[in-house]
Amino acid sequence: MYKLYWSRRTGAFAVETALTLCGAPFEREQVDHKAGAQREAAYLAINPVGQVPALALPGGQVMTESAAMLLHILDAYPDSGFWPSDTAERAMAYRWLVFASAQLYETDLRYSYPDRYTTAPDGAEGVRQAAHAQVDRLWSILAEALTPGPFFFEQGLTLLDPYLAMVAAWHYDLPRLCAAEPRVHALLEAVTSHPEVGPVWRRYDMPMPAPAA
Ligand SMILES: N[C@@H](CCC(=O)N[C@@H](CS)C(=O)NCC(=O)O)C(=O)O
Repeated sequence: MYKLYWSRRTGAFAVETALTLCGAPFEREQVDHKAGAQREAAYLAINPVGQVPALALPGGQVMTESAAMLLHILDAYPDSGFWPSDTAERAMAYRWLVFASAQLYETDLRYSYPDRYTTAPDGAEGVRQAAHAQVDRLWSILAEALTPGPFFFEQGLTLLDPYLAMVAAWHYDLPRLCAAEPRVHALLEAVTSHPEVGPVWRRYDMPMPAPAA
């Protein structure tokens, strides 16, 4: 049995979605990250970086890094059908999953915690503004690849889609992102209305996109 250390509105959403879709048995332990529980000694012993999620494997080893957790779950459940089977399509799935994790998620962190990215006493606002500009640039790059949509691959939902929708939902101005990038809006609508993913989205209290006009 897996154990997922989770908190609402965090990357644990994508991991719980992956476990659910692949049919992996798991239990949850809540880490109240708004109250700072991720910085307490008990949790730092699980993830020394002090971030959520963390995933304890059935054998007891602990994983950090949400994208790595998705790849592990796909490895453990190779017949899930939630990843492309074609090698070239898989290459694209790896590319955009790592792009979402290393670029989009990381840029979200810069505007969510700007004071961590500067030592200048009045530097946080500049970090935040630069991160806003960067995330908009990254989304326009990703939207180009998201065609025809609404899901990334024509086969339908893969584990890439909830991950992309999750980082999109954390945009500093979600209505603006949806208006600027209609393909990202369509992806959000498809993910949040998916019969298995939508309930997890709501349980994690993830921001909802406005319905399309
Ligand atoms: N690269 C990590 C990022 C995890 C992360 O930054 N989690 C956020 C919540 S979405 C967090 O724990 N923030 C609390 C903090 O940094 O104090 C991953 O993909 O798992």
